[in-house]
Amino acid sequence: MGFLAGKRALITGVASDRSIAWGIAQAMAREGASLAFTYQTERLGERVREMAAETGSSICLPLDVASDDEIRRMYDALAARWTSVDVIVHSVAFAPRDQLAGSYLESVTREGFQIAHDISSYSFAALAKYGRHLLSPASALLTLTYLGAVRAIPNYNVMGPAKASLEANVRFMAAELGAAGVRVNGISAGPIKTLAAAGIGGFRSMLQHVANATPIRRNVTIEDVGNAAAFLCSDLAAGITGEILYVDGGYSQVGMSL
Ligand code: NAD
Ligand code: 0WE
Repeated sequence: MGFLAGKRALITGVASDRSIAWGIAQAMAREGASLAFTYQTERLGERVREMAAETGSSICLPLDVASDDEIRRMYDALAARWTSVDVIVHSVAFAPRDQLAGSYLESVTREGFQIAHDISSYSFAALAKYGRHLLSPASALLTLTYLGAVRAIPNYNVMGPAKASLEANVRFMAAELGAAGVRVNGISAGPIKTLAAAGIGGFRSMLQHVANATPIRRNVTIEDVGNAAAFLCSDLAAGITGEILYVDGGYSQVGMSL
């Protein structure tokens, strides 16, 4: 029997079969969880519905996290299928494209800062705020973050402050929800070529550099992240909350690597 048998998990952020959320969904399904998915746009809906079916799921709901109304409606629709939820995976980030290139101070704008923080950080708190009435007494929330939260990484720019805010959200949410049996954690993943990385200048050479500088001498995969996510959201991790777990092959732990 899988270590997530009997758990119901809501998965946001699947956009393609390269999405980190898809690696997480596959690992959770393998460990026995029942899944529900959300998709951002109707264009993505059909693909996500097909992928959901591969995991045995028929629950696919539209959700743009920019709207509190849509979040409420998504939970209303979910509550019509499920009486409670054990796992919520937040795998969503966005900053306007022009924010992610060149000089931080030249590219950052008030609007770009606001959008990055709204979609990439506030949305995690909002998912908990409007979904907490459905959470079971042994449940887990999980988000995806990146090293740019704690180091100034070229071109990541305003996403750095947004991920730092997201990581603070993990701690505040863990502090508040712990008494209700709800754990809240983040996974800080190493770079992976997903849609969110497509078209980011120099991403391929960054992947090369990172693989060479990483103790395990390769980049991490969505399977690596999926397995860690399944563990963190299972009762095997009952003692872990408020944590950021680095799934980066050790990259963040070394220096002067040749
Ligand atoms: P992805 O493009 O596959 O997933 C990003 C998802 O965000 C998409 O499904 C997209 O639909 C969704 N999204 C964006 N704006 C949204 C909105 N307003 N409402 C609802 N959904 C919205 O890319 P990914 O790399 O799998 O990204 C998932 C998470 O992993 C993000 O939080 C990202 O910051 C994080 N992360 C990625 C990497 C990497 O190198 N790929 C590394 C560390 C962390
Ligand atoms: O969090 C991310 C990327 C998030 C992201 C991606 C996009 C591309 C499309 C946010 N907003 C947008 N907006 C778009 O229009 N990562 C961790 C992946 C990533 O992005 C980088 C990285 C890494 C790693 C950007 C610069 C440097 C490194």
